[in-house]
Amino acid sequence: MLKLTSLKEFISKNREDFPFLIEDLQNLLENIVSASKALQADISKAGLLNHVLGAQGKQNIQGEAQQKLDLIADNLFKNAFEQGGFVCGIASEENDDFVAFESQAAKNANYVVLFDPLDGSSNIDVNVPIGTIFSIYRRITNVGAKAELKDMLQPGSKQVVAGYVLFGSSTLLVFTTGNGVHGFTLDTARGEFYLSHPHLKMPQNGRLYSVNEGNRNDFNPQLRTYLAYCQSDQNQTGKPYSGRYIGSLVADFHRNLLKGGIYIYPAVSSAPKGRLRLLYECNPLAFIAEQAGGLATDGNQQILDIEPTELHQRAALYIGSKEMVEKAMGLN
Ligand code: AFP
Repeated sequence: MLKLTSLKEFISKNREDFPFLIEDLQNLLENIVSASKALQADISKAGLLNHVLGAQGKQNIQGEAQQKLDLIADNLFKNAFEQGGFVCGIASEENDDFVAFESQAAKNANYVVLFDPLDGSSNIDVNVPIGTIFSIYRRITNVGAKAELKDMLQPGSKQVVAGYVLFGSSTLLVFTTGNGVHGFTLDTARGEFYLSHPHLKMPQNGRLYSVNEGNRNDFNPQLRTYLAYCQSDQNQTGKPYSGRYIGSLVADFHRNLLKGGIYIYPAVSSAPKGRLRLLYECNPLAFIAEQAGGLATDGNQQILDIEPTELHQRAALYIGSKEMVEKAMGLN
């Protein structure tokens, strides 16, 4: 049988690739792995368990209906980070405000984590792939104190780890520490993630575009021109690209990462600043895209350069294969 490399083995073999203490990375990823495994078990039984499937009956601060699994996922990750002792605070889509952990171990910890516990959760009932997206920063405030808002409001260029767990036909952990992108698949029987996608590189060009075309009447002229190009035989393939839109950012992004493509969520009248959240959706995926040779912009500037001013700040997002994003920006 093929010798598989577990996540732990991979990290210790490549310790020089990590810009911080190897033990810290191992522990942070261990927290993510344990929450992901528990979440995967819940997701796989969603249709069978009343307390798991369906809406919670409440809205988050952004006015979106929370699913029961959103809150289950949020608690699993929050608890894993709090108990892990390496994180001083977190922010997530499901919490109005950031959470500064109270224990002395947490106050002595060096990192904050921002995450979308379950992206695409409005798709749970129809069995479409969904995922957790996370972003890890070193704190700005002094070790020994409680985490503050400024620890959370850092530009994406300061991320030390970013990744996602995609719950699809298999469960995949993809992450970067700034030295390339690697993917690990969960072997559910052994309860371990093994290296399955080493050194992921996003094709420089592609023929998949992902956008909610229901919003077409709201698109700006430049985007309309780009979509016309995608749908014409004037592009580099000589035939129209294929439209692919799942409505789970993490799943749409992952497909485009592997096959080449562009994902676009522009500002529209229902979401004048864009729909996606800068800190825990756009930034982590932008870091991964750039590390894989792709590009991410909000239409004006690189996503990773945006200075955040709010926890749940929205941004427009054009992300994917470098040449496609440049073309959409009118740069080539
Ligand atoms: P949910 O997590 O609330 O399902 O939102 C998912 C999401 O933010 C992103 O994953 C999708 O790409 C986008 O919304 C889909 O939104 P539209 O339905 O507006 O296209």
